[in-house]
Amino acid sequence: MNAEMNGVDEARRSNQLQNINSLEEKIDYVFKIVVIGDSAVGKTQLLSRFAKNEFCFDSKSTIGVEFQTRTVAMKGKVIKAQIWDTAGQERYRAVTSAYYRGALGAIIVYDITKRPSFDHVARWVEELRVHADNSIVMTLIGNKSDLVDKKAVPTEDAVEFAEDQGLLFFETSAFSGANVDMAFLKLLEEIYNAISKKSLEISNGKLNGSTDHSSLKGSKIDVISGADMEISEIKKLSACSC
Ligand SMILES: Nc1nc2c(ncn2[C@@H]2O[C@H](COP(=O)(O)OP(=O)(O)O)[C@@H](O)[C@H]2O)c(=O)[nH]1
Ligand SMILES: [Mg+2]
Repeated sequence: MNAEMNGVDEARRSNQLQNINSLEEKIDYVFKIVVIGDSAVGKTQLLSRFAKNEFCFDSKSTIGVEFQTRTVAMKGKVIKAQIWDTAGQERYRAVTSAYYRGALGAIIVYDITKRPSFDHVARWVEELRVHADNSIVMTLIGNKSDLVDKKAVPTEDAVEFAEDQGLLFFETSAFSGANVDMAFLKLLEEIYNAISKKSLEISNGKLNGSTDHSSLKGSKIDVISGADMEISEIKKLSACSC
């Protein structure tokens, strides 16, 4: 009986692996996204939540892991999000310019219970303006929304800052998972829209070296419906590594 069940499990697993491989083979785009913000705001946990649907309470400072990925199907294309973690460099404000190179999207994270982490967001945006491509799409995330009682940064303050700077904005909880997919997927969609627009302009001969990057900010984006989205089976199958 057990052997039979194992056989069924094996078959299902091998089926899933085939699905992974076929999705992985069809990748149309790889989008590099960098995550920055003060130490301990939950950057690594946000990444794990999005990439592996995991949260580890006893997470030590990030050592060694450079990036995590998740492959999604969106608007008929297969997009691999390659999301980079700072590996703790932010503690010494020593994030190198190589970290930002080639990034199409950036997520700046603060902790809703720590006012200073929000006050420092302007510095992180400035860092992006100096080191990253100026068409980079930025998202501001106020993390740890589950700690409502300890909230020290009013949502309105963050909304005002995000509107002023042309950033997408979400409050999330890596712990509960609230809004995490929404934040990452909106960023991916905004990058996709910006890229499609750019290649359309190129094919129409409109791009003459003076790209209007402001057009990439604040444009209307569609909410991705669950049906349009598929999670890479690789990530679904992976066991918790903590
Ligand atoms: N309550 C709560 N704790 C969180 C959340 N995200 C991260 N943490 C905790 O905050 C601490 C720092 O998280 P980590 O991801 O290592 O932060 P990083 O230094 O920005 O990468 C850890 O103790 C996490 O367990 C969250 O959404 N809610
Ligand atoms: Mg970390």
